[in-house]
Amino acid sequence: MSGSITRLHANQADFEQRLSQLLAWDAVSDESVVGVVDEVIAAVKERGDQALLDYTNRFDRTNANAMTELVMDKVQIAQSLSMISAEERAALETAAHRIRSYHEHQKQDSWSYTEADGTVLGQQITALEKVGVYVPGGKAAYPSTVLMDVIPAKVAGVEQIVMTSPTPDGEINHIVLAAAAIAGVDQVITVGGAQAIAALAYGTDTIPQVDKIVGPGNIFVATAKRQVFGQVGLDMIAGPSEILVICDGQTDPDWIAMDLFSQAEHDEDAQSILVCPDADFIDQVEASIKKLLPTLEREAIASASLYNRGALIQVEDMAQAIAVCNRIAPEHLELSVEDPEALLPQIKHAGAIFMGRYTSEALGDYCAGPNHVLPTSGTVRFSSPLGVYDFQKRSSIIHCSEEGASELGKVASVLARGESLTAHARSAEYRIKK
Ligand code: HSO
Ligand code: ZN
Repeated sequence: MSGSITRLHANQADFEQRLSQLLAWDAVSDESVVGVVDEVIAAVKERGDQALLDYTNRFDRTNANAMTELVMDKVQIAQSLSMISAEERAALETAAHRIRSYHEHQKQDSWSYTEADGTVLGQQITALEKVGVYVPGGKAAYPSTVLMDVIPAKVAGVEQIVMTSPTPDGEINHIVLAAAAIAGVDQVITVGGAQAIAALAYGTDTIPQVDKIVGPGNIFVATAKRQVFGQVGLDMIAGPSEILVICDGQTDPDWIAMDLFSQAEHDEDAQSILVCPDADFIDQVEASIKKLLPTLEREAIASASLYNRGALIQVEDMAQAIAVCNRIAPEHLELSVEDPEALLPQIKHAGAIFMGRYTSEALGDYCAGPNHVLPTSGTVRFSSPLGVYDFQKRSSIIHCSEEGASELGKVASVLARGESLTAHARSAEYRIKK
């Protein structure tokens, strides 16, 4: 594919308008998809396992006679460990170890304190009990995402983790299953699509009803997640992946080009943007892009992504680069500069920040430790990377002393009577010391 990558200058009068056009992304809301998905959800609610079996045999061209044939326990999952190379297994284990160590730091602890009247107030942290992890089939089945979704849940103390993933034509992805084994998945169900989401949300005879569903999926899966939200918790409905590279013009332009490709190769709608104050350097990166694109296995996807949604943005200085970054609120930000620490405090919105020339986003995608499940499409303005806290919840604790109940009773009584809720008032008043 030939084409060219959009070049902008942040000083252009219409810069904001052109940037908005480039960033515009419509969250999927296709009426016909909603219709199909609602039908699937209703069928799974009504006919449970039988509906799952019918859909799976039809859509994934399998020949299962019973749902038991589509369920794997821990022993069966672990068999995949012997189907992958020693090198792959070691890499998965190293990545899992790093991801676990990082997420251990996120664990929240219960706390309490005592008021002057002797009342103890606190917060108790508990883990979700059951979590469902969706893993897409085909080319988007990433073992690394299995680690990123499952390990924080394990660290949080989730008791039961069920993974669902389609196996079109019965083809098993052993690296995905090996990742599931290493991360600690309890059960794998080889069912995908909206039917898998419905089953996790409502439960069937073989699939447990879970408290939260995490993991990416195609438009049917994303739509199904939207439809069952409220019945279950969700991680997020992710849009296409994005990277913003801020470079001072001193990094090898080939490195920058390849970092941009590393997002662009995910899909045609992925977005890779370079922001740099040096026009000559931008020319060099553009030349590197032209030179290296044809060497990519996923050239077609990467070039579609770069030419439709990518951009090379020239800025006046680093202050303007930061302003552009905060406007975009990217999922991934590389600070490919000499002193990234100096810029860091000014970054207000970015899902993951890769500091310095050596820290490529790819390292974070696989094995540095932090989670690669990040808010996209600017939603990082109000949300955070997937983490242990997404699998924990908080209960408030109130333990009144006799003294405290008496004093608070007077306050509650006044407020309750003001709301005309007299049973509340009298309940509080009973405990006021005479
Ligand atoms: N960059 C992707 C994660 C990923 N990369 C998985 C490779 N495998 C989403 O942020
Ligand atoms: Zn990636």
